Amino acid sequence: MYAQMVKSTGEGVKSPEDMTAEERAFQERIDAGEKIEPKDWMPAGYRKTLIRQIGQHAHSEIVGQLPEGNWITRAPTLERKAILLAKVQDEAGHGLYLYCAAETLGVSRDELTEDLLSGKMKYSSIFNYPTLTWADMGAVGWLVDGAAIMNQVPLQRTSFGPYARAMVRICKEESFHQRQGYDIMMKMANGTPAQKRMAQDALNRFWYPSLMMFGPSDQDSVHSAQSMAWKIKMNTNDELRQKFVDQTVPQAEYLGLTVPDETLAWNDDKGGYDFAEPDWSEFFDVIKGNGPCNVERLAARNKAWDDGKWVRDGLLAHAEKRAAAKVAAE
Ligand code: FAQ
Repeated sequence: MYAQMVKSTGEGVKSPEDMTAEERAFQERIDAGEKIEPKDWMPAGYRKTLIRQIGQHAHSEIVGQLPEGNWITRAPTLERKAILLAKVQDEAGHGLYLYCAAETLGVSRDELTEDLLSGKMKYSSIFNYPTLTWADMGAVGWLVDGAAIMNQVPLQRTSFGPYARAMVRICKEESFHQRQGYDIMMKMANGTPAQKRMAQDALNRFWYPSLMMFGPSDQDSVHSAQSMAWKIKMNTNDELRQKFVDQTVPQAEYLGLTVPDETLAWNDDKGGYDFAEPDWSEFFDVIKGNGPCNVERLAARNKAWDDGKWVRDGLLAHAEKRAAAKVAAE
C-alpha cells in the first residue's frame, strides 16, 4: 500500500529503503491505521506539517468569523440573528479545539497567533472575499461550510489522534451550518424576483472562491504526496473538489439557480461533472496577501488582539496573585 503511494505520488516521499528504522516503524503504524498520539515518536516533518495544517485550519475558523460577523447586526429577523450568532460562535469554538490540538505538538497558541497576526501563517483564501448582501450568508453556509465539510469528514480518520477527534465535533456543527445556509438560499431563491437575483449573485461570486478552498490542482500541490503518505490528508485536492461539484450542482438546480460555468456538463464516463477550473492566478494572488479583504481581515484580528491585552494582563495578574497567596499559605 505504502509502496504504491510512493509510486503514485512521486518525488518528495521517502521510499522504505531510504527511511531510518524509526521512520519505517512509524510508517508501518500509519499504514496499519493506528492513531499517532502526542507523546509518540514522530518524524520532524510530520510534526511540522501538522502544526502548519492544524494551525492554518484554526486561523481559518477564527478569521472566518469576520465575513459572517459582518451581518449579525443586520440579520432580517430575530430568528435569523440568533442562528447566525450561534454559527459564528461555533466557529470560534472550532478555532479553540484546533489550537488545543496544535498545542499537543509543542507549539503554543500565542506563537500561532503571532504568526497569523504578522502574516507569516496562512488562513483559508475564501475569507478574503467580502460578504456584500444577506444572500451571502446563505452562500457562505451552503458553499463554504459545504466545502469545509467535504474536506473535513475524511479528516476524522486522519492519523493524528487529537486532530481526528477534534474533527468529529466540528463536522457535526458544520453540518448544521451548511443546512442553515441552504435554508437561507431556499427562502431567497423562492422569494421575490429581487431576492432570487440576490441569491444568484451570491452564487456567482462564491462559486469559484469555494472551489479554490480545496487548494491548488494536484499537479501544483506541494504537500499532498507526503501528507497522504502520512495520512494527514486522506484525499487529494482535486478528488475533494470533484466530489464537492458533484454534490453541489444538483442542490443549485433544486434552488432554480445557475452555476456560473458554461462548460459544466455531466460526464457519464467518469461518473461526475466536467467543470471549469478556478482562475489559479487569482488564488495565488489571494494567498500572497492581495485578495480583496486580506488587509482588512488582518487589521481586524490585530485590533482584536490589541484590544484584548488588558483582559490577558488582568487574568495573568490574577493567576500570579493566587499562586503567590497559595505559596504564602503553605
Ligand atoms: N487557502 O500543497 P497544498 C472553514 C496553500 S475551515 C489558503 O495543496 P496542503 C470553516 C497551502 O497552505 C477552512 N492557502 O497544501 C468555516 C500551501 O502553502 P504553504 C479551512 C491555501 O496543506 C466555514 C500551498 O497553498 N480548512 O471554512 C489554500 O496539502 C465558514 C500549497 O497547497 C482547512 O484548513 C487555501 N484554500 O492542502 C469557518 C482544512 N489551499 O502552507 C467560518 C485542513 C492551499 O506551504 C465560516 N487543511 N493553500 O505556505 C487542508 O486540508 C489542507 O491544508 C488544504 C491545502 C487542502 C487546505
